[in-house]
Amino acid sequence: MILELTRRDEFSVITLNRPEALNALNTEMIADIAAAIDEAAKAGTRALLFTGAGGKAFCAGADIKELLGRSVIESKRFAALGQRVFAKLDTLPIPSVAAINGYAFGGGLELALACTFRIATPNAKMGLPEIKLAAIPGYGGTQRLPRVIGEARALEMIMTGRTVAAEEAERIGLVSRIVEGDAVAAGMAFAREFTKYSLPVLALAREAVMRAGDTPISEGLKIEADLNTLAFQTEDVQEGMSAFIEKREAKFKDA
Ligand code: DAK
Repeated sequence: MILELTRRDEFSVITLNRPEALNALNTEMIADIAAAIDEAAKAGTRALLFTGAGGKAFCAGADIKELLGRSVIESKRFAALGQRVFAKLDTLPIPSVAAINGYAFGGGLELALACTFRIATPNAKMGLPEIKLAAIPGYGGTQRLPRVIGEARALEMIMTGRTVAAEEAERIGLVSRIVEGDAVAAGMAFAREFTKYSLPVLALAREAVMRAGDTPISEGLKIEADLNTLAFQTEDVQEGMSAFIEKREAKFKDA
């Protein structure tokens, strides 16, 4: 199996499992990722984690051996497939965390960028090296990277194709945290910092922040007001405020 979907406590974990090719993404794996995301969304989990098998790589990018010799039509189909699959993470009702445990290059970093959060082990190395192949990122890298680290830094990474180590990635906000030990266990601990809260309200917060990237501020503030009003209609907000007043811990129901 080149992709594994497993359950760990309240989380779903997708493991890219082609360690002999540093978990490079081929067409089959991308289609499997789509199915696994759908499955995880149905499974009643509180967050979706991604990681790579083998201890050396999260994912070394699109499978270069498969890409070579593709026709224009095949390339367009491949781009549409990848973009569609990664975009599923934008609208997934649960948050996602990429536990980057080694190399994350090209399409591998683009997968991580499509996740809500990224954490990295100290040996992690990241980059969008497509320019070295005379290509440019095609799975959302040119759009998501500048939203995460800003335009100048994104342009530099994309135009030089240089590798960013874990420490720099944390400094520039490409990853939220450097974690020691088992990357998935660390990802679960990281996710528990927010998944203890109301899942639908977390989704509203995510949606509001994501809209900031493509909306003028006047419109963005209206979106925020609407989503904030929606949050105030939930049972969970009543529970949260009552619990505060009654000096007890809130028990959210995701409702
Ligand atoms: N694809 C296929 N095989 C790969 C691979 C990849 N991306 N990366 C590594 N491998 C394979 C190697 O070929 C090698 O296989 P064997 O030779 O043993 O059969 C095995 O994994 C181990 O790799 P290395 O021997 O190279 O291992 P090292 O530790 O020496 O080096 C490395 C690790 C990660 C620095 C190196 O493997 C490397 O530079 N890999 C390539 C990284 C890269 O350039 N990634 C970006 C790929 S381009 C598109 C949309 C999106 C994309 C393209 C098109 N459309 C819209 C059309 C995305 C493009 C990309 O992601």
